[in-house]
Amino acid sequence: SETYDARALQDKWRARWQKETPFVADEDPADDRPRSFVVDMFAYPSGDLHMGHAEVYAIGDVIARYGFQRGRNVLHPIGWDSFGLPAENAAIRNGTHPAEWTYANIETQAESFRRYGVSTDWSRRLHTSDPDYYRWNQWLFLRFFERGLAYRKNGLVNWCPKDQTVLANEQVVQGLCERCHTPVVRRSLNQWYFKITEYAQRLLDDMDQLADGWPAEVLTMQRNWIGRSQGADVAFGIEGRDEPVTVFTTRPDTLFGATFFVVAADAPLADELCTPEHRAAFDAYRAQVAKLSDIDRQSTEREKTGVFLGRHAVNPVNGERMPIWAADYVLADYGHGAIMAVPAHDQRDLDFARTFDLPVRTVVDTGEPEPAGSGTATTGDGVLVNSGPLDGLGKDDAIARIIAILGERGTGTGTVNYRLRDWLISRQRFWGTPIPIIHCPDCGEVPVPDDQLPVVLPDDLAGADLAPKGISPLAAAESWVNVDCPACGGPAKRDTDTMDTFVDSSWYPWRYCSPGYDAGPFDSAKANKWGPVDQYIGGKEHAILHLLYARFFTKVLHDLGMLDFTEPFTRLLNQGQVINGGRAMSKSLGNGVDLGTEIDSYGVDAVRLTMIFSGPPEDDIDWADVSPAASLKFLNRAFRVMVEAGAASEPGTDPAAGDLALRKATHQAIDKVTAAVEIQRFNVAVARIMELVTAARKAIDSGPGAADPAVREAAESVAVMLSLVAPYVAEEGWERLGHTGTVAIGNWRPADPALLVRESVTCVVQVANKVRDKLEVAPDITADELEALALASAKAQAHIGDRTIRKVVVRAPKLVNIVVS
Ligand code: ANZ
Ligand code: ZN
Repeated sequence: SETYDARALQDKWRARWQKETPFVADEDPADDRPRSFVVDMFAYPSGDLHMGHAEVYAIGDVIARYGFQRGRNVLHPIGWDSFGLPAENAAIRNGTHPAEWTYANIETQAESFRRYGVSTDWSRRLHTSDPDYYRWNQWLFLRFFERGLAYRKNGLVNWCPKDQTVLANEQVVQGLCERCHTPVVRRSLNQWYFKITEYAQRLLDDMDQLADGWPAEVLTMQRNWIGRSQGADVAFGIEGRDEPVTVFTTRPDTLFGATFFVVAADAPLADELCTPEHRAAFDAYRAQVAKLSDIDRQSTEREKTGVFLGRHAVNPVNGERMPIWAADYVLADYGHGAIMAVPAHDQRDLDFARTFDLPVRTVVDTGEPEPAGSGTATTGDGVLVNSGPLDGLGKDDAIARIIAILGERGTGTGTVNYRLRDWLISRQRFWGTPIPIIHCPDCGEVPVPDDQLPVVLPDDLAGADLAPKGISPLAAAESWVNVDCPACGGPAKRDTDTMDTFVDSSWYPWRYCSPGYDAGPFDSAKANKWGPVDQYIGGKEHAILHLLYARFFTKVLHDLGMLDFTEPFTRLLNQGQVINGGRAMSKSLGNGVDLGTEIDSYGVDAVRLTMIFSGPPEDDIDWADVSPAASLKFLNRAFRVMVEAGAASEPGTDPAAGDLALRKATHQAIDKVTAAVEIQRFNVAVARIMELVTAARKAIDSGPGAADPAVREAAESVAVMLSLVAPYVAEEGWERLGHTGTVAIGNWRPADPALLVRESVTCVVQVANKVRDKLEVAPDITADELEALALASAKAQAHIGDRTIRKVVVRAPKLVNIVVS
């Protein structure tokens, strides 16, 4: 019998989809179907599509296609995140312009996406490296600038010595550059920042909107990254200095236990406070600290180090003198870069005190051994002691009381601190969005007027011109750099840094809603019509960076009056990784699997089906454990059922006359597949479709035969449901079943409830080994459910009376024995 030719089907249906464009979103204002905005994280154009793309787009496509099948107005766009370092590094290697590599790869990937059969609205395609796109990055930058949300400051930044560019905090992973894994060093540079810290509290609060739709793990990671701490700012007088120094503490209740004071060794304050006698030791120490990463500095394993600065601070509550030390465990850029040390109740402070023989004073009695003797700080709640007006209070009351006292004296206030830092967006590389600022010796930072946007990258820099030099390659493009100041007309220079490419990806969903719009980054009416994104699909690696930035942008756009919602993505799905043999695929392990080769061997449908069937979408797929060959076999079985049913009957035959058992199997499959897709257990949906194919096969071979209307109903249902996962074979099957037009749109039919009623089994309920009741139950009832039903039986209860139930023996679905005494 006929088996299907994957390649022929791919060519045939791909051409049809391209011509008939069934997946274009409808912009007719009269279209009042429910809308569904499904966005796959856009692709980075490095080479052709790989197995990871194949997985994420297979998953996203199930969701989008389900929307199409349910008759929703679906927007499922596609785009490329096409600025960035790999293109630039390739250009340096090949002596070309980054655009060449970028756009060639985009074409290759676009071709592969089309072959992969993704239900995409191609008319909205975007590339972030197009001037038409990045023009709006510049426009948005200027709106941020006007609001004080884009600003330049001098500061210590993370610098990758290999890529020769700065990195955002979010791009430093355990002290290494997230891209090339080179240890990151600190450098002092004048750089542009986005003031994401102004949105820290809203980024936390609005997570309430995401509690149902986002993985809890991602929300936790974001919450930790933002790192909200409630506490107090307390001002300490400094001997020999007019101005006091403020510290941030989460435990102002322990103020009477502060016995010394520590300043971050690399903070300017440490340098200022150091007395001449301690200068040499301090300078040597500071040089040593400069070599450490933040991770090392905060490690609790390391021996504490530090130097005394020769000066004292004064405790505002009791006037006690506290020696001031410089140490590396205090960070320059958190809180105020200085702390009051309470060794009895903070382990880092205790370790430091023990190393340098500083006093330890317990002020919270927790009932545990004294920290001075035990070496373990007591950090829990207890009763305040040795603390004057706080004595006898518990922690929370003591915090409230001391904040009130400090407030009266003007030496402290309750406050909140965030770990989140402003987003450093300057990059000293070429292939990105030029920052639209002109530096004028007279006027300072002058925005490029909106009507002069975009500031387009020069096209005469290529190859070696782009080699990393520590300053942007754009600085060398003299005719590009030197311009007239838009304010005074005098000679001025363009800013030569480019923006972090995470700017590009922070707002692209809204551009999809009005591609080609030229009066702004997007048409707000359209963005508000489609947005927020109903379902976003992408990798866990973006749990912090991209998702946090996109959330921040959405809030700013909301504040600018451009969006009426405040969160970009209502639901988020993080797909697992495709691995091989238990390990991530990598060149060095030689365990890579080539997507093109898999598709050539098994066809697109079988590869997609394998991806979806392997497990829940969040789980990793080990390619060594799955079988695209088995997927192909199943697809052939499904195909033959559709072909045979199609040959034996006409569309439109009344299924009511068909075989009842098969009809029940069909409607149960529809019911279960629908439920599984709704909760995104797509692998379960596939398993149910497989069962239905088996049932239909049986009905053809050893039941009522292919011409039975129930066989047609089953085969048509297979085509419709399978279209979510294996679109080519589904289209072909649908055509063979006698239908014209695509199977993919609006064909999902609800299950008939009358056909869902399942057979029941009789369950015997015994009390003390005597049959007392009989219950009709579902054959797959669980033991717990059955036990509850049996205990609720009035007849059983009458025989139990006031005897005690010793044990309930459950043999689901047929027997329950209640043992009494
Ligand atoms: C006194 C104290 C007593 C503290 C105590 C803790 C326990 P989180 O929760 O992370 O915000 N701290 C403040 N600024 C710091 C800096 N720049 N570098 C390193 N540590 C710093 O932590 C806040 C606590 O970390 C603050 O509260 C301070 O130590 C320390 F029993 O102040 B605490
Ligand atoms: Zn000027």
